[in-house]
Parts: sequence; structure tokens; C-alpha cells
Amino acid sequence: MPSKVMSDRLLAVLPDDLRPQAAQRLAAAEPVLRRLLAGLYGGRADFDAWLGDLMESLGALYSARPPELRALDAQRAAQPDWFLSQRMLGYCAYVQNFGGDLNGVAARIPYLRELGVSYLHLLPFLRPRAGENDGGFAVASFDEVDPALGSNADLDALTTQLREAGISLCSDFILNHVADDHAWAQAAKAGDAAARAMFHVFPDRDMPDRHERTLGQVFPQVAPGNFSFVDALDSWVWTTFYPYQWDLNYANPAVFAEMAAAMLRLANRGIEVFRLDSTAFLWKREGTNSMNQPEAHQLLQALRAIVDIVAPGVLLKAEAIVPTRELPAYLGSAQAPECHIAYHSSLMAAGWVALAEQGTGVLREVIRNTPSLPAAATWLSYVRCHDDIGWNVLRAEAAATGSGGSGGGNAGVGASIASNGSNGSAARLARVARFFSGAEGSYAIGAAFQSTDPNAAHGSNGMTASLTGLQSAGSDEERALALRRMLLLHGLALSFGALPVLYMGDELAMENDYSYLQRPQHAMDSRWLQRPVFDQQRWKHRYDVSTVPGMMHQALARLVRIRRRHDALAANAPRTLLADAPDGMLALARGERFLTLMNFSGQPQSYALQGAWRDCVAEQAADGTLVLEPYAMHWLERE
Ligand code: OTU
Repeated sequence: MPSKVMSDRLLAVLPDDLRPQAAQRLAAAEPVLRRLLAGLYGGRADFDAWLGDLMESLGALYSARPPELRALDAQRAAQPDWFLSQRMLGYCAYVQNFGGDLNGVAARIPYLRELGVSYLHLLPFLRPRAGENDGGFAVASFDEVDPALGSNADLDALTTQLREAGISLCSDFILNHVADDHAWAQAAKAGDAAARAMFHVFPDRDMPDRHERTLGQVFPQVAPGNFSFVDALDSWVWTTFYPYQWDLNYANPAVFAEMAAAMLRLANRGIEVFRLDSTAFLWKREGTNSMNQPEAHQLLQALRAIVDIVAPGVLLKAEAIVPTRELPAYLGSAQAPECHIAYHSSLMAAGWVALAEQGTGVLREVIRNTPSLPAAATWLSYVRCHDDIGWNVLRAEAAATGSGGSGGGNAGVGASIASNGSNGSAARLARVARFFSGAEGSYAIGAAFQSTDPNAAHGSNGMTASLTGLQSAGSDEERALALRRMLLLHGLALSFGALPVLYMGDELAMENDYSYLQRPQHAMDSRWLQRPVFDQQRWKHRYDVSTVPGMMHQALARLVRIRRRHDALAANAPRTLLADAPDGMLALARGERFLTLMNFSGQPQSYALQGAWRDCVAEQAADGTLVLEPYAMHWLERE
């Protein structure tokens, strides 16, 4: 069917005044959308009719978009790199932990502004499954706010207030699965064939067993296997995560159309960024691990084309916790844009490896493996998040960089491990995981996640402060070292060249929360260690530099302020890894005029500066040979 016919289906439902603009956007994106969807679903007899209906539903969502959001769309379409500025800073929190409810979050807007936050990621706040729900990642309705957190009207009010404060709201959009009490799952259980076709349902173990041969496991301990038997269906359902999270079947075009519309309805409530959860898993293919499949990228590119037509002010953020080489594809290319932002989980995990090993081999290899990006796309940098720090994404870098861990002669945890080949790299990463669970003479207090095998690494849990030694510190000196380690990791995230996101509580050096052990539904999932309730007492001390929270908060706020002043630190401004630093250090140049020096080891490190510099943090001149104290960081600008 010709492009014009499809575009007309959308234009027909728009009021006259919106048509010229829509026609313009369609001219650019409709052919792309149609090509992508034809590639996925074109073989079906009803493809043209389906696509026509999709266009009409997009038209309805287009005309329902509130004028103030349309204005934002226009503004951002005129400046598509708006989110790459060094003035952008993210903050991530659970609604219930940060503000109690949505109104409580609104009450914290002044605090966020004071920190310089311009992007707020609130972890899942839509109506979750009744009972256990994986921290809200099992969604029962995409159209209702969780009643425990507020109403849809509260969400509308919050997005309005945030927008007025210059803060973009980011919401999770959990598009890989829905809860087993979502209307589709309930209808399927009641015998509705169309609803059943929204999922991957198998009458016996034949196909599940064939898939299992090559699938990995996300939660091997608490949710082993990737299929769950559902009595009401008398069948097996694909459940990559917990058994109550049913994977959606994107081979069915109805799933794509429904999910695209659900996302745009949320966009029309003023959500400006969607964190697309578990994007790697969207398409299944026998004989593979059913991750990062080409069709998953086509689906994301089709979603992007839809956003570019209906709500071009909206950003898509890929959550794909996959090896570094698989990451760039989630940002697409200039010709085929995909997401605007992607989590750089390798960079995040490698910062922690550098601390454990007191050497930067893996970190440098990650940076070398990080390609430059299409113009209006960037990485998300972070120190930690609500999930575990996953080590497996670093297998390739750990294998490529020898044993690691030299840090000024003080053997780091990797020092005695030979790591050529995958067993070596697994053992090396397993040692890092043990380090952060407190073994290997470590200052860290954390928990290994989802692995009982001492030779395998999965992930590590714990708050940044606890993993960097604050919780175990017995003296001011040890506290000072922990503080430096926290600032070092934050400094990496802030100066790397990315959109940095702070994790709630880290700015106040909050420690592990053990209350989850008392909650039977959470006790087996140690990710709850790092999901504490915002500490009001620490917050009150944020200006008091005689306290640890005050020291952390003030030092971090200072880095944020310095970052804002330097356009060399903008997300996609040039970055060069300098090879002349010792292994315990990382030296990162941002253009010709800015230099970040980081000591990941417990020993002093020297670095010979070329030319005259100014230390923007210490506010003093720096030249000649600079000696970096253990875990110290220097941000230098050229004089
Ligand atoms: C995401 O995470 C979420 O961030 C988790 O909180 C959810 O439990 C999960 O999806 C299911 O919705 O693999 O790329 O290892 O890193 O579960 C997606 C733990 C994921 C997480 C993993 C993850």
C-alpha cells in the first residue's frame, strides 16, 4: 500500500491546524516505520489493514497530545541535542522511598533543583501486580498509577510541576513482559484466544526444552528456568524473569500496536523519557540466547519512528545489560536511529572492578571498546542503580586484559588470576564479586547476587557507601578513604561524557538497608540492600561538612557545579584515554582543555603534566609531576 494512503489514515483524524506539521513529520518517518514493520510483519495477509489501523490510532494519540507538550516537542525538534549538555544531570529514586508518594516527590523538587538535577527517573509507579511484583517491574496496568502512590491526576500534576522546574520525568516502560494479573494475562487464563496470542504459550515441554539449551538465566537462584507452567492455561508460558512476569510475544503485531499506544498515552501525561526495560529480550529465536536479536532492534527503531511522528520531544532510553560490543546497536545510526540514550553498564561495572583490582586494565579496555556515537544519542553513566552490578558484561574485557590488579605494587584482587580464556575471566570477575561481598581482605560490605558457585560471577549488591568502605570504616582515616572512593566513581560518571544519573541516597552516603530480610517476599532478593528509604536525618546534615553526609553532599555538589561550567564535559564532546598513566590510574582528556586524573589504587601515583593546569576542585595551580593520593581524583583545566 502506498505511503500516502498510510499517512492519510493518520492525518484524517487530526484537526486541520495540526495537519501541516504532522504531514512534515510523516514525510520523514513514515517510510522508515513502514519498512521496519513490513520487515517484521509484512508476511501476514492482513498487514496493510493492520498498519492502517495503527496509523489511525497514532493519529488519535497525536490529536490528544496536550498543547504544552506539543510546544515542548517543537522546541526539542529544533534542538535535538538538548539532552547532551553538561548541564544535564539525572537522579533516580523509588517514589515510595524518596517521597512516600507522588505528591511527596513533588515536595522534593526544590532539593532536586538545588542539586542541579534536570532529569528524574522514578522507578516503576504504575499499578503493579497484587502481591510480589519485582519492585514494580510486574505491571498490571499501564494506564493507572499505583493507588498506593497516588492517582493519575497526581501524576499529571507532578509532570507539570517538574516541567516548570526544568526537570524531565523519566518513567520505566516495561515492554518485555506484563504481570500475570494484567488484563491480557487474565483474559488468556479465561480462555480468550487473542489474549493468549499476546504471550509465548507452549502446550508441552518440547519447545521450552529446545530454547533452554541456549538461553541464559537472569535469576538462576530465585527464578530458575525461563518458562513457567500455568495451570489455567494447562501450558508453559515464557517467563524470562520471575514466573509472574509473562514475556510478550512481539511476533504478534497486536502486541506492538498495543504497547506503542500504551507508551504514547503515558507520553501524553507528560512523561518525557522512557526507560525501556529489558530491551535485549524482546525477540526470541531458537538456537540463540534470545537476546539482542536483529528484530529487537527493528522493534525499537519502529518505536522511535513512532515517537518522532507523534511526540518528538520524548526520549527513549535503552536498558540493555549486555556486553559492550552489543551496546552501540541500541543507539542505532544516523540513518536508522534507535534509542536516544543507553545505559553504559560496562563502564559502570568496570569502575568497580578498577577499585577491587586497584588497576584500570578492564576499565581502559571498556573505554577503548566504546565507540563514538551518532550525533543525537549518548550513554547514560552511573555509579550504581536499583539492580545488582552485573559482572558478566565484562567477560570480554576481563579476558583481553591479562590478570589486572597492580595498583602501585599493592596486589589487587586480580593479581594472581590468569585470565586468558573465558574460565580465567569468569574466575577474575568472581574474585571481584567476592571482594564486594567482603571477602579477600576487603573494605566492602555487600552481597553476591544470584550465584552460589564460587567460580562464577553474576552480580553484587550494596549501597555505594557500603561497597566503598564507609560502613566498615573504624576511623576517620578509613572514612576519608571511603569518601574518596565514592567521589572517584561519581567523578568518572560525571566526567566521562554521558548523561550521568545519581542514585538516590548516594549523594548522602547512605549505607545498606537490611530491612528487606524481615520482608518474606523480598528476603531472597538482595537487590533490596540498595533500595533504602530516603534518610531525612542525613538530608538535614547535607550542608554540615563535619558530618559524613555533609562531606559527601558538598563534595558531589561541587563536582556537579564544576561540570556545568565546562562544555568540554558535555556528553558527546571529545574524549581521549591517555596511555601514559600508570596502571593504578585513569587519565581521561576531554578535548584539549580538560583532564580528569583518577587514582583507583590505595597507593600514591605520579603523573607528569604537560603544560600549566588549574585544579578546579582544589582551586590551585597544577604543573610538573602531580602526586595523586590513594583514591584521589583531580579535575584539571588548562590555564
Ligand atoms: C530489569 O533488569 C530491571 O531493572 C529489574 O529491576 C527487573 O527485575 C527486570 O528488568 C525485570 O523487569 O536483565 O536488561 O540482573 O540487571 O533483571 C534487563 C538483574 C535485565 C537485572 C536484570 C535487568
